Formats: sequence, C-alpha cells, structure tokens
Amino acid sequence: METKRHLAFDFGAESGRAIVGELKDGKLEMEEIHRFPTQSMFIYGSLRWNIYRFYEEIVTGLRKYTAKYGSALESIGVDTWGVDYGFLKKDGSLLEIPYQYRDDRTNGTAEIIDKAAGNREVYDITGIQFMTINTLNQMAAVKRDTPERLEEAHDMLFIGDLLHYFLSGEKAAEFTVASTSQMLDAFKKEWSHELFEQFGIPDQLKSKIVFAGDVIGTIDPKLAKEVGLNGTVKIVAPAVHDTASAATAIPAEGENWAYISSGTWCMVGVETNGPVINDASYEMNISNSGGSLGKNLFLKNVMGLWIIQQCKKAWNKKDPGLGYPEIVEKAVRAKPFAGFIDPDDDLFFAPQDNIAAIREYLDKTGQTDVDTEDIGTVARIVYEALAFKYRYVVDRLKAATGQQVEVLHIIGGGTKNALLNQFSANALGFQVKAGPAEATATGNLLLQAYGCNEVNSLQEIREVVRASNEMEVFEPENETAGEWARAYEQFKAVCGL
Ligand code: LFR
Repeated sequence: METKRHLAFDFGAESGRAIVGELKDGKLEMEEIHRFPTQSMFIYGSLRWNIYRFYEEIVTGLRKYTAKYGSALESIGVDTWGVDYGFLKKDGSLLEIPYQYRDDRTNGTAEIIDKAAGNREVYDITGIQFMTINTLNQMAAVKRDTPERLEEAHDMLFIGDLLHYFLSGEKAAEFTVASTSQMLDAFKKEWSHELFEQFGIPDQLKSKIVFAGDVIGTIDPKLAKEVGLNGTVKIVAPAVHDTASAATAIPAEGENWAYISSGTWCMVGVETNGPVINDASYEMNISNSGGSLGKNLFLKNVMGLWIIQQCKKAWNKKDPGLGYPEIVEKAVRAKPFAGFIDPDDDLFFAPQDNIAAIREYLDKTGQTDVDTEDIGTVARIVYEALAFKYRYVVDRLKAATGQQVEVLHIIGGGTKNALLNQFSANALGFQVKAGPAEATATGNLLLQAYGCNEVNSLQEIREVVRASNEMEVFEPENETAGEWARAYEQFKAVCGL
C-alpha cells in the first residue's frame, strides 16, 4: 500500500520543528527532521516575530523532507501559540511585522475593554479568560495608538494561519486559534458581531473560519517545484492553536481526568462537550478555548516553564554551561518549601532579570530570609510553586464544572521533567500520567491524517496515541503527603489565593 506521509510544523515561543509522521498498523511513526529557534526580538522599539524567518524555516524543512523521503508528501499543517496575528494589506502583502504578545503596547487595554463593552459581557460572549496577551487587547492597542492600521488592514490572520497562507495563498482562520482572540462567539463558533461593532474593528478582518481537519488548499506549485515536491500537497488545518493540537493527543480513557499541556505556558484544563460559561467560571477567569473535533477546552493559563526558562537565562549570564539537568539536580538537593511564590504574579510576565523578580516577590511577601543566590533553592521554589498552582487551578476547574478529577495527564515538552511530574502528583494527591512529550506534533499530524480520511474520530486518534506512546506514571508519595498538604495551605496564604 502507498505510504501517506504528513509533515507537521510546530512553532513554540522558544523553538520550532518539522516532524514527519505516517500511520502504520494503528501506530503513528514520527521523525523530527528540522529544529530551529523562534524567539522574538526588539525592533522599532517593540517586541515582534520574524515571520519571514519562520517561513524560511518551513522551506528548509520541506527541502530536508524531500532530501530524505523523496517527492511525495500527502499534507502539511502548521501549529503555533495563540493570540498573535499579522495584518495583510489589500494586495496580500504584510502590513507590518507581527507583534509578540509580551510587547507592552497592551498596557492599559484591560481598562479600555471593560469600559467599552463590560468584562462580564465580553466573557459571556467569548468565554475567554482576561489576559493582556489576548488579540482583543492587541486590537484595543492598535485602535488607541495606530488607528490608521485598522483602515489599511484587509485581513487579519493568526501566525499559523499566516504561514498556511504563505504556503498556499488561502486565507482562513482556524477555529481553535481564532478562539484565543477573545473575539469569537463561543457558542456560535463565529466572530462576535457585537464585539467587532463595540470596538470598531472593521468587518473585513473576520477571516473565514475553518476547523481542524479541513483541507485549506494546496501548496503553491512554484514552491513545490523549488523544494522538489511532486503532485498535489494538501494544506490541512491541524488545531492551529498548539494547545488544542496537544489536547487532541491526550492518551486519556474514560472520564474524570484533567490535563496540563506543559511548555512555555502550562495550560491546565478539563475537556468538555461545550462552553462552560457561568458565574464561577467568570469569577475564576477560566477560558473556554476551542478544541478540535467538537471539544471545548475549559482551561486556565499558568505561567509555566517560562519562569524557569527566564531564571536559566539569568544564571547563564554567569555560567553559560548550566543546563536543565543540572538545575533539576540542584533542586532535588535543595531544602523543600523554603519559600513560596505565585508563578502568575505580574512580576514574572516579562522580567528583565527573573532572579531579581523572585527576590522582589519574596521580599514583598515577608520572606526575606530566603537565599536567592542559591540556584537549587530558587529552582525548587519555582517547581513547587508550579505544582501548587496546578492543584489550585484543578480545584477551581472542578468547582466550576462539577466534574470529578482522579487522574492528571501531563503532555508536552514539560513532561521530560520527572521532578515536576512527581511534585505535581504530590501537590494534587492523585496519579499523574506523563506523555507524550511530542503531544502537539502528534495531535497536529493525526488531525492531518483525519483530514485525509486515515482516522475517523477523536476516539480513534487517541487509540493511535496510546498504541504509539508509553506513559510514565507518578503516584503521590505517602511519606510526604502531610508536608505537601500543609505547604499548600502556606502557599495559598502567602500568595493571597
Ligand atoms: C501555549 C499557548 C497558550 C496561549 C499562549 C499564548 O503555547 O498557545 O495556549 O495562551 O501560548 O498564545
């Protein structure tokens, strides 16, 4: 039988890669053929994404593919983080370099949104948590600072959609990534006309919504020829929002599970069959992020591994060779519960020096005796804080949905950190199942396979994921259960949660 190969491009805020996948005997075989850095940069005094470099990396990935596998390729799909977009001019070219969501132009936009539409109304329509990174906040910033851009812009495409457009010439907004904008109607799965009107956002920016598994178009024949591809290569939308592609690949069975998609951000959630929008979810600021194949991802962002990535950046200034294995090793040896921080404090969102930010947090909460010169102590405080915050969020998800949770699936790159997996089990008091680490690329590839009729349902996709991956199981440690329970209460008290 002819082999159908798919190619996933998975872009994260730190790095991206190209992964080839093919289904064989009910299993997904994957191979990474290209990896590259993606980080944003300051230009014109603001933080932006070098989108043409991303495209160039895609082209390099395609060349590496044909060098290894030859000219036949069934489909391509791109996933990225949410919320960020590029504007296109009428002639189809980029209007400006896309902004990165941590750029400070969104300062002050939370107030604008509440004043213009009312937070409760925005939430009741979109079901999306308030965060300054949201596209709606970015639109409010454009309207305030550079309103002429809104006139010039003919289309708005999210980063992954933009890359699909560069490849195929087709303009579409995939639903899962569009949902992160806080500009969609969560129930209708369409742009919210009310919000566009209230914020004065032109109607032409409502790109056509497509869904994961939809064939968007085919790769530009000139590009195909240049990289050595033959025949028609489809562009199949995965869940363009990385978190939703990852959630597709949760190897869960039955009910009563929660998940964390663990990476630069840690998305803590439960899967539901439709949006959950109620007083509790509003008060707890929980998102209804669009899921693939009809699912809804009821979730909350936790600052995630970003916070340790930023610590590492600070430590590497003094010791460039210090890597994650050594950091974790030092954390293992450090004293437990030496200090408590809330990873979601504003201090940690875009710090100049994260160790200084942690010092500031500890001082402002009266924890002045903690030694922030010691790498192990700081790393352990961060890992414990993440585990506590997971517990805190899971408790809130349970309260808002009435759903039971008996097991936590951790998926994504963060699962490689066994210490954090164990801390998570200890903080939650129930089993943690870790893996797959490549959940996002797995979900991306299997949604392409779904679009090409090789698998037929979410259930089948998850069967393939289970057959193709070993999960590692972490049980809460009985000996330290009392200490973790006491420390969790301390964490909440110190952090004012
Ligand atoms: C994770 C993620 C989150 C989103 C954040 C910013 O990579 O996609 O789901 O909230 O990035 O877009």
